[in-house]
Amino acid sequence: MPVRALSQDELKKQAAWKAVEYVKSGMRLGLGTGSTAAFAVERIGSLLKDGTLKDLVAVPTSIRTYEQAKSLGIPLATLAEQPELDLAIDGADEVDPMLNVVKGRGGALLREKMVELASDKFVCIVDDTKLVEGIGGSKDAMPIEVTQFGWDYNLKRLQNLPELEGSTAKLRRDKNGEPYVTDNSNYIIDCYFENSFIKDAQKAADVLSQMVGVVEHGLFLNMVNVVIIAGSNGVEVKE
Ligand code: ABF
Repeated sequence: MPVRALSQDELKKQAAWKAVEYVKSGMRLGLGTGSTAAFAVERIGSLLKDGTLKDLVAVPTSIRTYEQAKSLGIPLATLAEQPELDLAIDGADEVDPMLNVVKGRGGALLREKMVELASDKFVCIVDDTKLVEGIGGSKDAMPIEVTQFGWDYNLKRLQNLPELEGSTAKLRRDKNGEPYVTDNSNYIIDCYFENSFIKDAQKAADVLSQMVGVVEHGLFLNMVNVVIIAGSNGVEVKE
């Protein structure tokens, strides 16, 4: 009988369930955002419900994840209440060969970065469509969260930033054509590297971090401890 190819959602679920094997009773968790992370949150909820996992507390990285986790009965806390987390599990938009990742196409990059930096271990879960040779390689957005005030000033600065050379920067809009507003009431500028990779991701991250009005950027460099990649040949764990 021919083997049926797994759908992208099935691959996301495989990566998510593998990551949940890292969760132990008593842990303080960071819960990611996005369709892959949602499978992990769902799995954690059901392992709590059947008693396999006990005494967890979790900090969500978005309002969406807060609502999902709450509906599953996962005990929740703020980062102020739980400033030191054992483990964060989250998806990504791009993963390069050095395990540097781009995040934030789901709009939750600021809270994700805060929660993941507060975690001893960050496990990133992806299907193999997220693998790229270099940052920008998917030709999709590298998001940058900016304040509403002066967003168009910062858009122009980002369009001319030498560290983002080769990219096109655009304000993200929602389906009604209005500026997309993050959970933190900011806007997002998306940078597309249509014909190139980012030249020096560390340099770009450093420059972006120093720009006033840039709240956070989607370059998550040297932050990931484990990447779990689900593909047609199975689940691979890279540390
Ligand atoms: C979050 O969700 C993000 O940082 C990333 O933007 C997105 C990935 O979404 P999905 O898992 O739905 O592809 O992890």
